[in-house]
Amino acid sequence: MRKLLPVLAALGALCLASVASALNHDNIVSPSAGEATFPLVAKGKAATLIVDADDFKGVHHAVDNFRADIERVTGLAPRISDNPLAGGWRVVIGTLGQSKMITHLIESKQLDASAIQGLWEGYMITRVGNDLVVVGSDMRGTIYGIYELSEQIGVSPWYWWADVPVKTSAELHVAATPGITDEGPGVQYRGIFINDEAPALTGWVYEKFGDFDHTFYTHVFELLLRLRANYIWPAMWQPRAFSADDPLNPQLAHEYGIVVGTTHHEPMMRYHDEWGREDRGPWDYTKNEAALQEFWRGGVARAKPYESIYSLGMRGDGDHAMSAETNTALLERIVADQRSILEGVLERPANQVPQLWALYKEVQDYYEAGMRVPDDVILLWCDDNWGNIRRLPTPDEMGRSGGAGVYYHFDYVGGPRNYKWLNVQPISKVWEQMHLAWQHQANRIWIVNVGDLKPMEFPIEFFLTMAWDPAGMTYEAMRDYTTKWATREFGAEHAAAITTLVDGYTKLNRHRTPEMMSPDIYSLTNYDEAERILTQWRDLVALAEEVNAALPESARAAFFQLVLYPVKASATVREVHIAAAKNKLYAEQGRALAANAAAAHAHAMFEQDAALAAEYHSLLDGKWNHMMAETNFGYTYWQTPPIEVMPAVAQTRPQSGAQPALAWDGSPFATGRWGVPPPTTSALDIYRANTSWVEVFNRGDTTFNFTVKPADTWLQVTPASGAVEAMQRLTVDVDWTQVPVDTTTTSFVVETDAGRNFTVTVPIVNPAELRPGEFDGHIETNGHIAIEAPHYSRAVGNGPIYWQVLEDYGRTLGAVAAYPVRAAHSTPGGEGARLEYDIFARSTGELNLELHFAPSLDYQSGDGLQFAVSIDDGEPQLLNLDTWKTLQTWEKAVGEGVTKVTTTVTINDPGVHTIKFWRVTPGVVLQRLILGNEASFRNKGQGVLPSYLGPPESPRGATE
Ligand code: REL
Repeated sequence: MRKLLPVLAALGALCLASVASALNHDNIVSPSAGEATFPLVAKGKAATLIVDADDFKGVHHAVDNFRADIERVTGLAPRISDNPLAGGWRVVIGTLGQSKMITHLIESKQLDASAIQGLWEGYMITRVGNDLVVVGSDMRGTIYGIYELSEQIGVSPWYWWADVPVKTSAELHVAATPGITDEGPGVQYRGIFINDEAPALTGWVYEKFGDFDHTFYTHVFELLLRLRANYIWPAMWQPRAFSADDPLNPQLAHEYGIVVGTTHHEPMMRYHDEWGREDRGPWDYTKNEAALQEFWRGGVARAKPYESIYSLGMRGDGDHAMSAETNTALLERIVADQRSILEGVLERPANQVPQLWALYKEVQDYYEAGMRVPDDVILLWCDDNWGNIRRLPTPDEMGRSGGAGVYYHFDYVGGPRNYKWLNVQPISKVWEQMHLAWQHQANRIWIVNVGDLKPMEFPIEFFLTMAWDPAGMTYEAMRDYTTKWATREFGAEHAAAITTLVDGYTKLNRHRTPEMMSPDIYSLTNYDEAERILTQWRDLVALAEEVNAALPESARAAFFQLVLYPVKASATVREVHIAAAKNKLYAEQGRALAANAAAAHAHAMFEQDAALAAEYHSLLDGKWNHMMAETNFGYTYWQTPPIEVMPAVAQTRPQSGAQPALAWDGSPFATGRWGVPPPTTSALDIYRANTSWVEVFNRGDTTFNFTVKPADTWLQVTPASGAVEAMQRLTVDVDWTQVPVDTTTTSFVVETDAGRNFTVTVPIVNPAELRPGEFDGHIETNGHIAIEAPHYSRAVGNGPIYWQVLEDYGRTLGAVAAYPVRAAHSTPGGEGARLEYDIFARSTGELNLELHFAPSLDYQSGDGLQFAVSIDDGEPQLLNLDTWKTLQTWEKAVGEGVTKVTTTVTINDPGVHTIKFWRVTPGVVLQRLILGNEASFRNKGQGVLPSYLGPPESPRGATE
């Protein structure tokens, strides 16, 4: 296995208009002839596909599909022949050592395939005389070469699985001098785990295929090969057992070129369900060794003819830890016994059999406690089921001959809560974690749990693309990836919008999964948080509808599956929960009609959720029936509820007559209740020129009129008058050119014609001491300073260490992390690598500094992911992310998509200071910094108010 930079197509080829945009290589296929192009289809004729009868069956399957692909694109089906003497334009397809024609071309010195000779899954597409040659270093190399061409002629790997329209073209011309040389993947085994497959996938499979048999799996194998994958853990929820249920399953997997494995808790190619199919006694090696060995021997014998990776070790019965008495000596004995079974049945030394030991959950603890397996076994490190890798090889472990891999998740059944419906994994996060894996040489296996497979199309392809060429998937390549993918699937015209949509909805889904939503997540009263979240979702929905309307009808089914449905369904969940939250707040405040309207909206959106799933299921005459059958509402603990339960809403009864009242920004209170403080909105500051609001509402059933009387002419409240049936929001703004310097407050009166008026105070921040433009850093307003990590004043590297902004990463603007990730630990202080944030503080004394990070884990099992902070030239405080301190801290972190670390710092004088954030260990991904104490009566409500994401970013620099 070797991965070098792909040889680019000749310059001439790059200038050609391409048919489709492929993800791995530059395009060499065009709809019209160019200089020295090969006419794959031209003038109503297709070149003949020549493949040796003795080549691998998998190659023949791929050639058949390629033929069908050419027909899909051009309407012409090429002839397939094994006659080396066939005349005319020919595509010669073959595997080194397996195809006589390829051997002949090499021996006659017409073809030089030395660049891929002996490589794992390498291939070349090149021109030899009148022939276009597709040659693979091994069976899968040839297959990947064929599917490279399929993608380039305009057939997406998702043409069937997501109905991506084929790009039709009358002619196809290939610029194959020099063509493409791909020296194979960076990760040896790349695959998916179909898991948690009920009710969605199971319902669909039962309806369409009868069972999880080879008629279903051959679709999966073809997809995997088109995505350059080679490995699968098949569905194994009871009562499924891939090899036992249909002998053609493993046979065809092998024939197609797919390596089969069993999951982390299913040793020796035996499926969990199989054990219980007969009375074999307890799943306990101390009590039932002989039966277990027999069971495993059967698994190995069955898998003997096929390419497999054997899982070793043992967990409890099913996906559970073994008993408390489990000891590493016993587990080491189990592994030794398993290896002698392998040797006995397979008749070869164990070190020549691909095996893995998955260090999943408690098994990693055994490893850390000293348990070891032989050196040739692949160590499969795992994430925490939420996309944070728990452990990667240390420099010492990198020398193991078996190497290491990673088992990752896009779907999970377990705590703190299942996520098995929509895609909740932005690729920026996948990239950041898998880049660590790659850098730490975990490159033998990358396998990802994809749940029902749909609707994970996009992250699956990203994961597998990165696995093919992890070195090529630089940060910049990852940032371009969504656009490249969208261009291939839907054309360049909509690619930018689709990038916004796909990156946007996954980012918002990550900071709170749909399953973990509840009405109390986002603050309705502080920072306008719920409203801002709703706006983001509504903007995405509007954009998705716009793109949908602009797309041709032929692309709509694919767009619905890949973009429109996930965007709308994700948004709908938030609509329901936020409407329910409003209903509760409004009912408490007495906003009678508004509360009922919010309840009606929650009901309507709950119905919309079902209607969207029904629309998915009715697409293309029901092609994807059942696929969105997950339960979307009603979670109370980790497990999926049996039925969908809408969050509770209250029904209210208004008083009679007109009953005006008022609520305001930053407060859960409303006028007219005992002990409520006088209305005071959040402050308006000249630096940001922000706005605030009040809401005039009716506790009664009769409409009233209002008029606003501002105390100052520069205060603008809009609308300034109107009628209120249920409620009306008024936006509060000022004309900063007119506000006298050093003004600290203004006010307005809302007069009603129903006998009640309200005076509202508006705090103003417009001090002479600091004018806009005089200071470049973040400025304290409302008693706190909130900073988005990418908005540093200075990023100071040191030696090889540099800071990389990870745009859009995490919950708000983005993140910053230090690279390279293999650089040694740093000592904070002095000239050490650091981020500096200049601030203008008004609060002094001991203040909280809350830092938000990606909930990453200490993947080197050292002293934790560490960093340090200091103020000005103060001594750096060494701190630790400690995401995994307790089960509760971890559950909170992954549930909220953030690890928060709070410390205290001292600001002695008001004015300019610098917060310094020091690199200590790699792997720390900083997202936000919030300086300020909690708002309370003591600090007159100044400070940090409760919210999910924290206050929006504080003003920075000038707005004038
Ligand atoms: O996500 C996982 O790795 C596990 O939850 C599953 O592998 C698990 O074993 C489950 O499907 C059934 O046993």
